[in-house]
Amino acid sequence: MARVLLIMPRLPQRLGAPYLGQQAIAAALLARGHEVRCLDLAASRLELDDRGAVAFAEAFAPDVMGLTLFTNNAARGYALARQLRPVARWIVAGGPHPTVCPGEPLAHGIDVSVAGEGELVLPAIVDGLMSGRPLPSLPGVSTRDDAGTCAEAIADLDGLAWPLHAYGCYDPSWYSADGRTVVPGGLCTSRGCPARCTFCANYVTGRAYRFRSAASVVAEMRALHDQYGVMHFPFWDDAFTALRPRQNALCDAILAEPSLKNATWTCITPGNMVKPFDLERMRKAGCVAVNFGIESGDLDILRVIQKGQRPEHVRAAVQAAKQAGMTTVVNIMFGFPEEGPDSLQRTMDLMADLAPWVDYYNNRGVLVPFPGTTIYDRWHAHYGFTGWWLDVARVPEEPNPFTQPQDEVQRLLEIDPTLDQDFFRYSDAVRDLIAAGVRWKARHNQATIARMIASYTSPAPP
Ligand code: B12
Ligand code: SF4
Repeated sequence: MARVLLIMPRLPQRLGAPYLGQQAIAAALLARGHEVRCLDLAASRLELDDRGAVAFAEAFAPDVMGLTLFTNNAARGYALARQLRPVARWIVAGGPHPTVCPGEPLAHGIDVSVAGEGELVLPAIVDGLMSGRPLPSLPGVSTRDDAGTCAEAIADLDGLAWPLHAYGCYDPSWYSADGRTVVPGGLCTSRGCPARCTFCANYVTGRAYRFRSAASVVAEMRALHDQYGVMHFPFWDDAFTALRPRQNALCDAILAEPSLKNATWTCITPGNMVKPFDLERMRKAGCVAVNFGIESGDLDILRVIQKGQRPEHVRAAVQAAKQAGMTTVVNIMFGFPEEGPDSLQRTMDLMADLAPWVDYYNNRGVLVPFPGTTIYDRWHAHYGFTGWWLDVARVPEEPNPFTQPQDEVQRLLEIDPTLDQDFFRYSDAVRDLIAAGVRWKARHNQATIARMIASYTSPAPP
């Protein structure tokens, strides 16, 4: 048995709940009998600098440390790993960033880098390291001696340990005001998305759409309800409605479960993957909000970013969700390199046009060129932003909204720090329109936020 410390290095923005991907690997390690502790340096109510993190690690004395790296916290993760070096025998990195840049953590002193889903491979790595023999070649694993490929997408999602088994690895006071309440991190009912938008960095879950049985999802929801009193469930799937039969089967199974009678849930899906006639069934099963990926109101931009949808489809889906009694959340992005003032104006027009049916727009939304995306590959040399994430100044830490006064939070949401990064050297006209769009969304949201939060707890219609 090994002692494993899983660390989320500080992100630019704080997390209001433990990160689901980290809980998933913690649960997998626990199921294998290892002793696991998690340290979430991005948690909304934890103020711990790197020195404090090292002290925390020393107190636990782990055999293995595992860092979860997004692109936005990779540089901070590497700096932290240097300080943690004397504490752990082995440091492993995984997450969205090592999945597309597996060699980078190794070049920054980390021993093992993992590309792809971690539930099967991390326990195997820990076993291998603890055996005292050289690490065998494992799918998805790179070491300084052996460059690996990406781990294969996990086919049997029902066979994975539930993230809730890892709740005990976190200190509830990092997230909850009373210091005791466990704040759940949501769940995934499916993984993967068949689309390939040019800005999207979902390489961990990938394109292969896989889903859990309805019985497995309902059993996890029931356990969350019975053990932690949870009655609201954010589903973090990439594309909840990608496959109608499975989505309908899940809705029916939730409806049939007595303990979930007043449960509510939310989901994310691209605008073109929603069939308006399915929304009523989803609402009856407790779906209170759909988060639609729409991105642009300009047909040419939608084509260039391979979004595969038209503004009229999106309008129909959003209106149908509203008519079904759901809260609608709409994602709009600004600043694609091909975007000029006219196409931006069309996006602004769509936002205004949809406003009566949209409860909430994603805040900000200026395009970040994440590595691995088509946009990054196509433009990094041209615009000179190769490897931008390694410069910590380009991923500044933001004030913690959980501890700021409300008017300060609103002021922060009305500007997008990514615009100052000027990845794509916007013209003044484009920059002004983007700034106006960000401001417009923040003000729309300010007017609707209370209504949105209230709707999350409204029970399903009879
Ligand atoms: C849910 C979600 C969130 C939630 C998280 C809520 C929660 N409590 O978990 C919230 C809304 C907070 C969030 C925020 C953000 N998110 Co987000 N998010 C997602 C989403 C949709 C699902 C994450 C998930 O649960 N995936 C399922 C699990 C199975 O995958 P996973 O999380 O990657 O974890 C697996 C592996 O990475 C690996 N792993 C993870 N850690 C480790 C550690 C070790 C040691 C090992 C070996 C393996 C390993 O094993 C895990 C289990 O298989 C993903 C898209 C996606 N498909 O992943 C985007 C995604 C992760 N998010 C992304 C981004 C960019 C963000 C934001 C920066 C957006 C923003 N501008 O605000 C912020 C960043 C956070 C911040 N505070 O600064 C990007 C990351 C890209 C990148 N290269 O970094 C993704 C991929 C979206 C995308 N399509 O581009 N996000
Ligand atoms: S539809 Fe969403 S999850 Fe799928 S590729 Fe596009 S942005 Fe990514």
